[in-house]
Amino acid sequence: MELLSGAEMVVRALRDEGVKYIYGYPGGSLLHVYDALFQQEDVQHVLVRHEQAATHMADAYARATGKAGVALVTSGPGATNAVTGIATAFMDSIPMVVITGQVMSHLIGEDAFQETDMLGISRPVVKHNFSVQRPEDIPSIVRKAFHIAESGRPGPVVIDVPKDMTTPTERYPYEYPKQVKMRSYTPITRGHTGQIKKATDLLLNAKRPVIYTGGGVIMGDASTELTELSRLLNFPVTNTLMGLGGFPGTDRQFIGMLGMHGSYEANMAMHHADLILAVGARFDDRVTNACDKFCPTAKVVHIDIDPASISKTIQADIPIVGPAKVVLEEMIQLVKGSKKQPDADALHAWWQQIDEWRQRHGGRFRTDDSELMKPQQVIEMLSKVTNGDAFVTSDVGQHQMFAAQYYKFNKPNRWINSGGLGTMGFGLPAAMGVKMNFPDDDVACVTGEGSIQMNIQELSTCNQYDLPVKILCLNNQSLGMVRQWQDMNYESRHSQSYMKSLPDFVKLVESYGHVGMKVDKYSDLEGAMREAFALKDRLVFMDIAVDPFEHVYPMQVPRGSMRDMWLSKTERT
Ligand SMILES: Cc1ncc(C[n+]2csc(CCOP(=O)(O)OP(=O)(O)O)c2C)c(N)n1
Repeated sequence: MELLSGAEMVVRALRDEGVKYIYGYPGGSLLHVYDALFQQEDVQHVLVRHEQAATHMADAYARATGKAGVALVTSGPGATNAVTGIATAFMDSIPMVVITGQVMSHLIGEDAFQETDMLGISRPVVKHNFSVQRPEDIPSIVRKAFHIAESGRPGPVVIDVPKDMTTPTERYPYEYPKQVKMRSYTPITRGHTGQIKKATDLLLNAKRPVIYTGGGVIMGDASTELTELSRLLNFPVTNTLMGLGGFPGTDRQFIGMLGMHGSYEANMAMHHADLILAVGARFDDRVTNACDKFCPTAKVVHIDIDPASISKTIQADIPIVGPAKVVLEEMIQLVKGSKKQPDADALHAWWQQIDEWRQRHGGRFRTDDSELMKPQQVIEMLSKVTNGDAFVTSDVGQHQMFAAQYYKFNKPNRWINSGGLGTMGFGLPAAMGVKMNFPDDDVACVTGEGSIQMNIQELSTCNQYDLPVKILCLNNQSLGMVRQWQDMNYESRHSQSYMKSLPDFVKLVESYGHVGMKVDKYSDLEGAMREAFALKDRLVFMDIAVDPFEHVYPMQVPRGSMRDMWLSKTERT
């Protein structure tokens, strides 16, 4: 058997796991590992400018491919800088393996230089964490980490590696395990057939059904099955922010996103439904609004891989624990084999009602009261120029909601944003992680002038690694989403939500070696955007001036039901 040092094992195990890129930043505790990286070519390291960006790059790779991304950060500040990225992945159930350096074992607990208790700090935001105690355990720990991260409900796993576990002169036999056995961890592989049958009966008897799906359909690779079942039944489909692309956004059966900034028709349909089929969605507070007023007439079927998600906030009438893909496949077979068919008359009436809602308030925004461009117009243009086919990452704020509402995602894994944690600073590194792995695809980062400045240093990484992403900065000169809440709830007292002294973004990006464009007229937008996407090999930053007074609507009324919404600054349901 080959003899390797702990440092070499870390790198070799990643190679044997099929990892091509890792994202990281070196430091004292990892110098042996970085030396081992230097001496091989299979695993390529991407040097970011801040560890948070390394985790977001790894996370976005995972969101686009379903496979765990890998970040490597040093002990102490390197590890703490990575915590936001780990929490971001945790909240959205994204598979990721983060290797953190640690001080020598005998110094742990002594407040050694750059010591931080990463196991303790990360515990609430990881699916699992490991501390390496013996170098010879490294291969099996790495294999277990990937297995845990990618199976069941995915999530981030931290491996904390004390420096003395990687000493170059100490060598041990290396063999990468093909499989791992963990008695205490056996993710479920299929749903309960009896429950699935009961649920299918309910579906076939429903008169006002809605299929409500989340990120579990995307990460569970269940989009094809969801689409087939929805079409067989002719039921309306709504997606959460995390679930967009799980069902084709341009399909007639798609009624838009639901929840806080969901479409009028999606929220109305949910409220009036008699049956909700929830798939890989967790009924979070941004969806349900007040739980006691949530969908008063609906029975709830809830499919989720994580039993802890079921009946956590909304009681499920029929819980089904299992992988969305396998459970939906079983439902499809049951529907196909059933003598009973969906109630066509009831569905016809239900669709008439939904279409009426859709016509009354569907996807509209006013363009006549301002000289300034509306942010919605920019996203519609992006959808047009990229044929709805791009990877779109976003930061957090109004621009994120506009992107979710107005970009028509027809494929899963293309909409990449921080839904659960709502991490400003996610968008640019996420776009980089996608572009690195999908060099031939269009990758657009929709951002605001607040968010982009949280990780703007990564423009330098983009230059070093030739990552020609397109950045669309919807510049409203303010922390727009904060300002919107202040308008609505604090009589427009704009406390600390104006962004003064903004940089000249065009000059800034040029100094990083990229192309900058300023657009302030709608009539220039299409030409500029087409030019930006035609520059295949260049990063283009579009600084787009948009109406600073625009709000995101609909917006649910606090503590109301799904149907209680503001539809404009003056109109309420
Ligand atoms: C790291 C972080 N800090 C603070 C917030 C709170 N927050 C949510 S949206 C928002 C404003 C974002 O402003 P900008 O990026 O300019 O986008 P806009 O809303 O104007 O489109 C803030 C401060 C957050 N989500 N993340």
